[in-house]
Amino acid sequence: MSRLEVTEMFQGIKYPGHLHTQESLQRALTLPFQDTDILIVSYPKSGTTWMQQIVTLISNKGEPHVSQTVPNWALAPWLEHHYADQLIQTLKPPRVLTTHLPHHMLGHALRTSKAKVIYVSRNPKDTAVSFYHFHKLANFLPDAGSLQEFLDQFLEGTVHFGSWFDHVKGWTSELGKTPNLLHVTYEEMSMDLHGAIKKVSTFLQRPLAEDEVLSCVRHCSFSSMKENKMSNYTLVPGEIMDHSKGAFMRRGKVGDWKNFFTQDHNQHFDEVLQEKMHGCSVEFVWEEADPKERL
Ligand code: PPS
Repeated sequence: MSRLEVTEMFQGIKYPGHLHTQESLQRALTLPFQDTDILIVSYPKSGTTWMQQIVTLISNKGEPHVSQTVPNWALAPWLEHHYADQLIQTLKPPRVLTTHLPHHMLGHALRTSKAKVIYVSRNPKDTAVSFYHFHKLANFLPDAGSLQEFLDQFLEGTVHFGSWFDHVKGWTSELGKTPNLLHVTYEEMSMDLHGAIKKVSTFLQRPLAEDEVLSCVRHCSFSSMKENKMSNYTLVPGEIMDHSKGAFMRRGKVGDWKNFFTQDHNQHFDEVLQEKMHGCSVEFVWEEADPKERL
């Protein structure tokens, strides 16, 4: 059987066997962090690639050469991917790493390290819509079925990578308890990219001059990342991602869920959200603000 068809079940969560093995997942839990590490953490489709690009550009003071010549998965490899082991050994400090693992798997290792963690979240309706479309092109994910079927699994937390609710609650529960954790939302990057870049550069203690910030903004806009082969995933062969079925850089919008959800979907989603996120202080932005209101 091809690894594309394999699902690895690890601590009760499904992971695509194309990218993960039991050994690679286990190894990620024991990877020794270095105090200079920068770890980007997200539930899939929350803005991971965007943050990888932002951190790379900040590290290079807005100069785009590296982000235009090295693929994002090599610049900031996922700890848990099986191909990452050797790659991570070759990274020079400060290493930029990525993970989709939930907090309960990594929290312990991070607590004893000074590694800087950037948690990226996105409102769950847009995350679900983006994930649904990604299933159509990613041959390492199962057939998503109808949007209704996919949303049911997303809300139950039985999709690959597990429950969005547990992921967000787990990681954000650490906010305020550790100075090494920064939370950045997809929506704030979308509505104020300049401000989000400055926030990340301050957190990373890599201050930028204004022209450097502007260069970062230019090179991590949706249009520029959609054109960039190093960030748009078109380098991935067609048997792994079927590019005729959609683009990784799909819409890049806040509030796209409104184009797909029926009233019934929305009502049910809101009910589950309210029940599962009870007591969680994270607030969500569901649509792009009117530019006039932002002034
Ligand atoms: S993955 O597979 O988990 O790494 O995916 P991830 O990178 O987290 O999320 C992919 C979605 O992020 C959008 N994206 C962007 N939006 C706006 N601006 C920029 N620069 C940008 N870069 C990536 C990408 O288009 C996916 O969202 P959708 O809604 O599907 O377009």
